[in-house]
Amino acid sequence: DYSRPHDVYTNLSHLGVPPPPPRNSVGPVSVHLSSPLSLEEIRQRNPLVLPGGHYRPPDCEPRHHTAIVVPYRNRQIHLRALLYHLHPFLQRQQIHYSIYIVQQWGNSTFNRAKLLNVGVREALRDEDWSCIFLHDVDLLPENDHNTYTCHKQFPTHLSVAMDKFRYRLPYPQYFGGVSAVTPDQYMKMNGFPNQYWGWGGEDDDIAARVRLSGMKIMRPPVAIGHYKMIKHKGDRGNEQNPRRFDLLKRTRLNWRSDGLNSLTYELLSRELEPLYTNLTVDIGEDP
Ligand code: BGN
Repeated sequence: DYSRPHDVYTNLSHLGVPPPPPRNSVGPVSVHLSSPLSLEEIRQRNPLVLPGGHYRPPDCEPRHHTAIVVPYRNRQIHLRALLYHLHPFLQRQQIHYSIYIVQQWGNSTFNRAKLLNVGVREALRDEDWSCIFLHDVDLLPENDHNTYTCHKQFPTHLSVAMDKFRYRLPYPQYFGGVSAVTPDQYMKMNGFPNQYWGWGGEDDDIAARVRLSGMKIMRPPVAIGHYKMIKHKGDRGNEQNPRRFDLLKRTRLNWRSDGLNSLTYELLSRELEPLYTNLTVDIGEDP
């Protein structure tokens, strides 16, 4: 029920669900997918966004400091749609934020979770972020009462109702798409796995880490966690990972030794673009 988000939150307050949405938010928002504007046009529409995709609300002391980390390679159109949509969305929520695009250099198989580890580490070099969002480039939030902030105690999974899955969770443990952790929660679960090359399983591994490190997963109500996925074919360089089943069987054994504490990479460049911070990174390749 879109029309009564406050009631939804009130009823769930015993679960520690976030407080009522900020005053500038409007609830359901329409999402435009066809031919997004150019980066320059998007910049003109967001005059308060500083180089690096940084924003601080001008008229209040923000309570939330959120870094948005987006693993990326070769998805210009998706990136433009995301920036077009997300900047105004976050500004309505009166959050202090930056958007980090973590671009995997080279043509070796894509590694989403390792790029997320790099993004978290590099973002925390900039600022003392209170919350880190792990955000797929092709997902656009459809309701701005879905606040981009963290739960104090536990990691949050935000994309609970994606159009691709007919606005439901595909399975109860699903943790893919958009999720959020505080730096403490991230440390506690030893970050994310570095060993998942190619599509699939890394999000299930991350969900398992949450549980194995003694935490659980928080979620917004289904009516609010709506997302549109930009349709696309499978990426070249991100084929299904045949080893994901074996890797997942060993998460329990591996999570303490593979993750934040075993992360190695080479940062090739860090550029403050008008709408985002562009991190280009060599993360090596599938051994
Ligand atoms: C699951 C994938 C997830 C993916 C979702 C939704 C695996 C591991 C083998 C059990 N998990 O099946 O990574 O996000 O589908 O597409 O493939």
